[in-house]
Amino acid sequence: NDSDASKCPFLSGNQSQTAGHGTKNRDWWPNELKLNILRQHDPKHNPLGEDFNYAEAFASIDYDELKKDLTQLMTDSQDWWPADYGHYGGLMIRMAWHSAGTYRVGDGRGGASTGNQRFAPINSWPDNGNLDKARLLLWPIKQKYGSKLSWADLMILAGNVALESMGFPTFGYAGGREDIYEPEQDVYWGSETEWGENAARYDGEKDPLKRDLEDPLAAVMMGWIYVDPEGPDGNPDPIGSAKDVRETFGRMAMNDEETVALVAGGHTFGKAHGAADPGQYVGVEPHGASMAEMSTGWKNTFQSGVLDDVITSGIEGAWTPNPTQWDADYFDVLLNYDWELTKSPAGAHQWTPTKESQARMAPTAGGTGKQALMMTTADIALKEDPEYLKISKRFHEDHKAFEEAFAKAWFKLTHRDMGPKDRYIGPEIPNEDLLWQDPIPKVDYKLSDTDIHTLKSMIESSELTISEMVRVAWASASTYRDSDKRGGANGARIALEPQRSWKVNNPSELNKVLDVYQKIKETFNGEVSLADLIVLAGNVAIEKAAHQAGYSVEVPFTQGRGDARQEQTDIEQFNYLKPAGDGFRNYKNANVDAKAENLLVDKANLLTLTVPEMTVLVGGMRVLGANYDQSDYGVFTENVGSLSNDFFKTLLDMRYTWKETSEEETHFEGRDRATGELKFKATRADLIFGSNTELRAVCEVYGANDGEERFVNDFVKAWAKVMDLDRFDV
Ligand code: HEB
Repeated sequence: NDSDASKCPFLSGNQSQTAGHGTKNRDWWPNELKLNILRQHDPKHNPLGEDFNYAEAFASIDYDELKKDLTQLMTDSQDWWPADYGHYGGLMIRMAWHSAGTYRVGDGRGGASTGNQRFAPINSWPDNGNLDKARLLLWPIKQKYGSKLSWADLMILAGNVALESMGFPTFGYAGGREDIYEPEQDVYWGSETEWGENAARYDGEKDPLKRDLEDPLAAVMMGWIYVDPEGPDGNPDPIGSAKDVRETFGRMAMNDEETVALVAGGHTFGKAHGAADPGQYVGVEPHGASMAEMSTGWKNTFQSGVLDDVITSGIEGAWTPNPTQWDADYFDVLLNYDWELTKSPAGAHQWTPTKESQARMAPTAGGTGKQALMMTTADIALKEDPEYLKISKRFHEDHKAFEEAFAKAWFKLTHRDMGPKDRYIGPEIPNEDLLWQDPIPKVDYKLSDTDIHTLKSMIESSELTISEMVRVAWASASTYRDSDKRGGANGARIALEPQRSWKVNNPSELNKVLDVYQKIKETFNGEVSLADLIVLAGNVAIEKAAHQAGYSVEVPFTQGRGDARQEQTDIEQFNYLKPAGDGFRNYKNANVDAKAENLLVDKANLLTLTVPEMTVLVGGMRVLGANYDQSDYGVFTENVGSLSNDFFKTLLDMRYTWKETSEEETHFEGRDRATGELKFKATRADLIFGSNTELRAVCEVYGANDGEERFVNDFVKAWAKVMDLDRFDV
């Protein structure tokens, strides 16, 4: 009966009383440690299940048929969103580019490899206007191939097929991007709270030639992929725009030549949409739209709402006279015509050929008329910036060179965040090794059990300490970042520049340790790699430390790592792997503002660690004395080098009382509560395990009387996991 129902809070219609609502810890304590980022992508929440093997599923696709299907789709115009010029190519390229274009070198996050364009905030970013239509057009193909083809792979392949179907020879394609089923929580997209804002990322500095973009962001404003097409902060200033383009494309690892090739190549196709005032005619973005809109957005009520009436960026027109054909027209019209500043029907700044230029025209999207060509301020930058102009002129004179540069830059753009070539799948993988793939030579040896045993005793008798071997193995493996699958122990790049000179790696100690491994490698006639020895020695150290604590363990060892050469190593790009902090080694770059515990969780996220794995590794590495500078912060034990649970026991022990020793609360000391005697020193990356209740709960498991064996076993497992994070070859 109705009156009973209205008493039940769940049925009363007040949604804020249903599960998940109400004021939360995050609302009360906004600075709470964001451990939730370590709880993402739990396989239990992936509908494909834990046993699903994507590479196998992808391999079972009839790839030629798939490409044929995609080619047909390009010109199969649908009434609900008809194709400009009868061809969806431009739209699909823009979708693929925006999917890949969020990648940034600073932390390797963003990019095409997860299919995150399906989720907020990215599906609703203003810069992604109407890309919801592109994905919906692809749904019949996604449906046909189902789990064999991820959205992430499909979006990039659609971009490639779009290019090919308009006459552009692409460089290749690799599948292997696996979809996520929830939006990422770890990616920092900036801290502004309005779309198009940028005050926080530029520290309020307005002058586009001076302002400095916050790390690791690679876009000039909230909700955009790169730059404001109209110019910095909407000002039609091509030189300021060039600076923004150079900065943001640089953070995608693109140099000037690649940048010019990409922008010009992309804008050879398709058009911009600005038929009328968006404020008047365009509805809300997908994530804010009403239920009946079914996750689409930007509903356009201007006239027909499609083709020549579409409003997306607000800029209006095509760049070239034949927007569905690969040709040399982009530089032809950019360089041969004079362009003047005008406004689109939507009121956006754009550039139109002057009357004197007697410019050619483009067809209208609906195909019945003609309209003037258009350039955005960011396109004009390719002509006004002296460095860009040189490249533009060269590409104009040498179309073949332009074509090759665009093909390679497009391949890099769309595959940059996939990591090593070992992860590529499918029949269109280019043979050529590319420097940005961080190539590693394959090994030609296979160590027998006896070999491994011999090597272990050689390491043991080397007089290296447990701490030294642990530090170096960790330093080598922990550069891995899952965001773009770069770094890791494979390749032994720790022995090369720039890593061998990083402060966090303690270069003088590192050299000493590597010399020992190098000699062992020589004694072994080179039949073992330095990379394998670094990891094996870490295992030796841990087994020894466990033995000293009374446990007999064998740390799993996956042989077969190769040694990269210096010329296979892009020093500038590897410097982006340098940690701002590494809480596992109790390291923090003093110039970095972020708190040590936040850097620790950030790194744990990049290493794909769970909360217990992060906890067990820190607790173990402290008692192994693995701090980068051999300091005793967090080394809560009398028996350094013994794999005991002392870190946890001390942390939870009420005998000790803690007090900050620095104004910024970065360092602490622990004293005996009764005697006042100074017992221990700690950083934030230590005490967070006692002060944060979720971490404390895990520490209680390992610090309990029945916790030590579990601790040793879990430590060994987590350690081996980190050592093997980059082993896509096995
Ligand atoms: Fe772009 C479109 C901007 C780069 C490709 N673009 C577009 C537009 C704009 C832009 C504004 C329009 C949209 C609408 O629809 O409205 N971009 C831009 C900028 C940049 C760029 C600012 C930086 C500089 N793109 C780019 C690249 C690429 C591209 C790199 C590739 C490669 N786009 C593109 C395309 C299109 C566009 C294809 C068309 C679309 C359609 O058609 O729909």
